[in-house]
Amino acid sequence: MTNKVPKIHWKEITPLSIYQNRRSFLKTFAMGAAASLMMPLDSFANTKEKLTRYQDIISYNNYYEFGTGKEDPSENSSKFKTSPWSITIEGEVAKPRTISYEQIMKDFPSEERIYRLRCVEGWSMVIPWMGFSLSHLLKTVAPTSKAKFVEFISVYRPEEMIGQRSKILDWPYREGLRLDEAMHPLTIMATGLYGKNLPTQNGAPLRLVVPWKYGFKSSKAIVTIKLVEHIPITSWMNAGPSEYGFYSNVNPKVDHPRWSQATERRIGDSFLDPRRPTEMFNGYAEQVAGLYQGMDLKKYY
Ligand SMILES: Nc1nc2c(c(=O)[nH]1)N[C@H]1C(S)=C(S)[C@@H](COP(=O)(O)O)O[C@H]1N2
Ligand SMILES: [Mo]
Repeated sequence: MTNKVPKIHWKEITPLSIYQNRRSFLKTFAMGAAASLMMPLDSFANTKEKLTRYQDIISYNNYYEFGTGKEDPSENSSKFKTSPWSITIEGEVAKPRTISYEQIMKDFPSEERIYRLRCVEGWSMVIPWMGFSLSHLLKTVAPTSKAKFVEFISVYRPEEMIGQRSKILDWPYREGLRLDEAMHPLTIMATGLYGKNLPTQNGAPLRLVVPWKYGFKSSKAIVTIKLVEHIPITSWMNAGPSEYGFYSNVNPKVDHPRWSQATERRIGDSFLDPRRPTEMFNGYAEQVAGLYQGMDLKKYY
């Protein structure tokens, strides 16, 4: 498969520090220094929406390693061992490394990021994640000039993950991003939610969150990150290439072949509540549309 990579390099994207400084300056300017000190450092978009209840976030999950039902992950993941844990980062990098969970937590302080998660199935939640920009971690391995894509590989442990004993997907779960998407400050390695450590059903101990893409791009229980030259084939592309593309940007104008993507149901709403319109790039167009300039988003779905 060939793929057109827009000529934007990740170095051209506003670094997080500048982004944060600009935002905290704006906040300070708008409401005074005292008030701004009490805000989370950086909460990005969608903070005005009502947060989804904790109970819903931890009991309505997609995590096929623990079964395909929405309540399966909360029921089947309690014995999953999240410690010890480490992530290996390898491939097109000058300094490959294996880094423990404890070292990650020490070197990359988490902050709150309130993001909307929009599943390809047509539902959404507003989740107060804890996490840090993945770019901070990726910079420590010094990607080479050949690194164009990043592959994320989740853990393979059929003895602990009941879903992996059947061929629901081709295990281990694999996802991928273009390098500039992975380096974007909105892309986080999530370490928690609602100020607590991640529950197993939400991808403990470390999972990705890419808020402008459909939920399945946000891989749970990551053990390997591989920087590669060519576009990786993801588990979902293997499962149905015409239904799940590599990009999978939230886009109300590009329907899934079997259903519309124009609207979504917010988890926690009553079934009498109307569905809500889905926003381009899940509401993050201002921050990420530039990554796709000149690309036909119907072709690169
Ligand atoms: N390893 C792994 N990661 C995964 C999945 C999965 O089945 N396995 N499901 C994805 C899908 S389809 C969605 S919508 C989100 C759901 O995340 P949440 O349960 O924290 O809301 O996780 C994504 N990450
Ligand atoms: Mo999903």
